[in-house]
Amino acid sequence: MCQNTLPDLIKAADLQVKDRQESHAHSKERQREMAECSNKSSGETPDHKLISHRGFNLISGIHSPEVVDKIQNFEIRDSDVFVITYPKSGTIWMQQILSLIEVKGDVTATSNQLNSERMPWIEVSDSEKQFVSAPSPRFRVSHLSYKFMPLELKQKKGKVIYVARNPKDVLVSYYHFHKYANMLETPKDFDDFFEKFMKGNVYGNCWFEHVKNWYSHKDEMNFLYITYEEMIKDLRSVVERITSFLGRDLTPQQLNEVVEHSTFKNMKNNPQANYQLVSITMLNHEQGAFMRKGIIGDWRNYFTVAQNERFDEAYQQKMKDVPLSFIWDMNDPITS
Ligand code: PPS
Repeated sequence: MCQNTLPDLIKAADLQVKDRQESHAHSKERQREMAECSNKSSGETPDHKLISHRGFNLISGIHSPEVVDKIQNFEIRDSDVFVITYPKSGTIWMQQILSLIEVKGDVTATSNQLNSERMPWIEVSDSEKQFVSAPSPRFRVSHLSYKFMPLELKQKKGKVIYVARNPKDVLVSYYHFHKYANMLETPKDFDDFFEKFMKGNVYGNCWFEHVKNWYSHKDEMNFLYITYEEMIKDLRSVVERITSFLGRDLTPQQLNEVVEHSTFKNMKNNPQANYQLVSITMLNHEQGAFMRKGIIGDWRNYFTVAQNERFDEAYQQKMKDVPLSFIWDMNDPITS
């Protein structure tokens, strides 16, 4: 017969409490996991500058649902090129590279127009009118998710260049951009922005979903996948890949010119390339610069140990079936 002593009973009660605490902690953890990158949170927050449209956050005053919904009916020409990025992944860099490839590296030929005018966003007002009347080849950029894209693009008309960047550096860059951009809510501090990003409660929504979704549809399109980190480590070979993907023919000297005028230093000093000319109502130039640091691994200066562990856990969970890998530090080798 088993007779429970007082210490046994106390121990059993302790274990029950511990079990309950663990199960509570587990379910809280589960809830947090579920909340991370759940699009549902977007419309319910006090962040009045984001509007949720079909599960995707748009910026009020910049985007309109009507404009975005028209995109899927755009008629696509074979020569059209769409650059797709999650915010802060190297959009402006790709705009600069493509602009220069088109003029065979002659930077004087790009000095009469901003890159953002050469390669406009498809999600901003009036884009359809401009798109229909623009001469070929038409270059456009977008942060939108795959579901909004022109249907013909998904039937292998036109070309798509997707640029991805390691999400920890994206988060840090986006944090600074929120302080700098007047159309986005200024975060209270880094922790506050970290939470928003993890929940996908930003323009572009969840980084994981954006990359996964676009990448999983790559075979439906003429698709080139590039990473920011490859561009940092070996810009010339990336430029060569893009040139051949677009079917352009540049001499080695012209390729050198494209590379030379696309370095961080040269772009930072080039007002056509760096958003310096964008009005202060949009970007508060006293609060920062668009061309901020341009490096791999700045996240180490911001993430706490706990944030890093949490991020890694989310990354492992959400990217486990995705055949992509990222470079997190400058010394990491390129693996794919
Ligand atoms: S946006 O607002 O989404 O269009 O921003 P995006 O252009 O995608 O990303 C901005 C970040 O890209 C960096 N950048 C570069 N890094 C290295 N070399 C070059 N040439 C270059 N051009 C742009 C820019 O500095 C932003 O990153 P951070 O980390 O903030 O510096």
